[in-house]
Parts: sequence; structure tokens; C-alpha cells
Amino acid sequence: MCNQFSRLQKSASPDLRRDWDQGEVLALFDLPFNDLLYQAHQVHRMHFDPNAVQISTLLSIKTGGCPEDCTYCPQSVHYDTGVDAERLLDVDDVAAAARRAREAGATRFCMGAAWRNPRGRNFERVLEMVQRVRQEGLETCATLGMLDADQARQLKEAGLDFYNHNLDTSPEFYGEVITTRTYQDRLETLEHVRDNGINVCCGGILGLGESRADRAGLLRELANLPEHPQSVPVNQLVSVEGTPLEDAPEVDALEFVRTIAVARVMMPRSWVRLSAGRTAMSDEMQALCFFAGANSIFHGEKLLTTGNPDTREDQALFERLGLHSA
Ligand code: SAM
Ligand code: DTB
Ligand code: SF4
Repeated sequence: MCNQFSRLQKSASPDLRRDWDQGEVLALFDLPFNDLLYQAHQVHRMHFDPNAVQISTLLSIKTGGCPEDCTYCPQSVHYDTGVDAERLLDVDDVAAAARRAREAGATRFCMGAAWRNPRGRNFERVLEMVQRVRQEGLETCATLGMLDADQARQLKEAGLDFYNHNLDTSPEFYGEVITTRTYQDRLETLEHVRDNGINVCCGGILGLGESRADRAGLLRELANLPEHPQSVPVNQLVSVEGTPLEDAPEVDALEFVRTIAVARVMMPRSWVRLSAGRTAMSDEMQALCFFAGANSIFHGEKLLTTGNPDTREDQALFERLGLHSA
């Protein structure tokens, strides 16, 4: 399904604009809520089954001890959050987790490592993990930090379908959030991923203390990439004690829904993932997000180090809304 959409995306299509300016994006954000949601939902229906939601499962294959200083992240060594540094998991354990995820209904398995970038024997082991997860019949996704061109090539050869690497916020606000890696570094990793034919999963995070202009700036950057990312995760900050953002004010729920809707309008054929932060969202808010164009979630009771809704709760929500797995 996804590959079909990415192939379509490569053909010239007038609704796949990549020349958004900030004023146009802000004008979408400024629409009356009903007008914005109506437009987003129409776009959504044009390209997707509106009742189908893609389900991914996430596994932290290497937790904690990360040298980067992302102020939202419990895994950074810079902050005292109680998350200990662990070693890279064994390949067999990852393959077993993938099998369980498939049995629970996931179609994609995403492996996350708290690294600045993968290196040496650890990287070799991740290549093996990708092969084994694929053999379990799942789509594969990894998020391992920065990649060079050769690493992207090797991951592709091992069978990696998606690479997650987020821009996180606008280039204007980025320096307030992370100082150890630049926006340009991130763009270069995305280029290597794209150039090697791996689907790009790239989005951001809301609730960092950013302004609406920053949220618009993030979407502008994502939609103006050389190709729209095939998958766009929109995270709501999970505030973790010990991080500089532990007391960050919550992002307004309707502003979050607006951001999903604007993402849907700007990137009509991308899968928009309602990513971290769902435990703090009501069923009603999630329902609005699905109406506004979100069509992917993480399923399973843990994200990387923080919680995710109980799987039975998600099942009940899907039943209440008449949603099914894509
Ligand atoms: N270390 C890798 C990297 O940053 O490229 C991969 C893992 S990192 C956890 C992936 C993404 O998760 C981040 O870019 C950020 O958007 C999101 N994230 C991390 N901590 C979060 C939190 N506390 N709340 C919400 N999203 C978070
Ligand atoms: C993404 O954008 N969100 C996921 C995934 N990509 C790897 C990670 C969310 C992490 C939330 C904080 C934690 O559990 O540590
Ligand atoms: Fe490290 Fe990724 Fe967390 Fe940043 S978001 S501190 S790079 S694990």
C-alpha cells in the first residue's frame, strides 16, 4: 500500500506542492476550525480509506546514555531522569518481540536506539535485526540517529523499509531545543536515506514551548523536502521529570488537531502518525485527529521509555470509532 503511494508520489501531481511559504501555512492554521477540518478530511478521503489506521510497534533496542542534548528526551546523558544506559539487545530477543508484535496486529516494527549515530559491531548487529524482523513478515523501520551514505546503503540492502529521523521543530526554534546536532545534520541524514531508496519517516514534536509560527515552520520544512516524507509522526511532548522540559505547558488540544489537519492538507499522500503523547489525550481528541487526517499510531504499552495506551483501550477506541487496521 505504502509503496504504491510512494510510487504515485513520484509522478508529477498538482496536489503535491513543495513550494509552501510561511504565510500560506499560517493562513491554513488561521482558518476557522470547521473549515480547516472539512478541507483536511476531504483531502484525506481523496487519498486514503478514512477508517483505516496503520499500526506500528516500537521497540527500544538500545536504551539511554545518549550523548545528544535534546531537551525533551529522557534518554539523554545530560539529564537525570532515572533512565539507565543499557547495551544493545540481542538479535534473537528482537526477532521474538517482532513476532509478538505481528501476532498482536502490527504491520510495521520500528527499532529505536539512543545513539548520536550507529557504529562498528553494533551497526552490524542492527543490520542482522533488520533481516530477522523482515523474515517475520513485518515492514521494518529504524531510528538510530545520524547516518552516512554508506550506512543508509547497507540498511537498504538488509531490507530496511523506513528510516525515522525527525526535524522536530522549525529551523528558527531548533537551537532552543538541541545544540549537539544541527538542522543541516538532520537534512543530510534524510538525504542519504532518500537517495538509497528507503522510505522517509520524518516529523516533529509539539509542546516544546514553540509558537504557532514554529509549528507552521516545521510543516513548511517537511512539505518542502525534495519528496514529502512517506510517513509523518506528530508527537506531543511526554514531559519527563529531570528533563529541561519537565514543566513545559501542555499544547492546546485543538491546536494539536489543527497541526494534524494542516499536515494532511500539505502532505496529502503521507501517512500522518499520531505518535507519542496519546496517553494524555482523550478518546475525543484522538477521534478528531483521525478525522483531521491522522492514519497511523504506535500500538503497545510502551513507546521507547515512556507509556502508551493500554492495548485493550486502543481496541475499544477502534471499535467505538469503527476503525480498522490498514
Ligand atoms: N536517537 C534517535 C534520534 O533522535 O534520531 C532516535 C530516537 S528519538 C527518541 C526519536 C524522536 O522521538 C525524537 O526526534 C522526538 O521527536 C521523539 N521524542 C523523544 N522524546 C520524546 C518525548 N519525551 N515526548 C515526545 N516525543 C519524544
Ligand atoms: C517518533 O517520532 N516518535 C517515536 C519514534 N519516532 C521513535 C518515539 C517517541 C518517544 C517518546 C519518549 C520515550 O518513550 O522515550
Ligand atoms: Fe538521543 Fe534521540 Fe533522545 Fe536526542 S531524541 S537525546 S538523539 S535518543
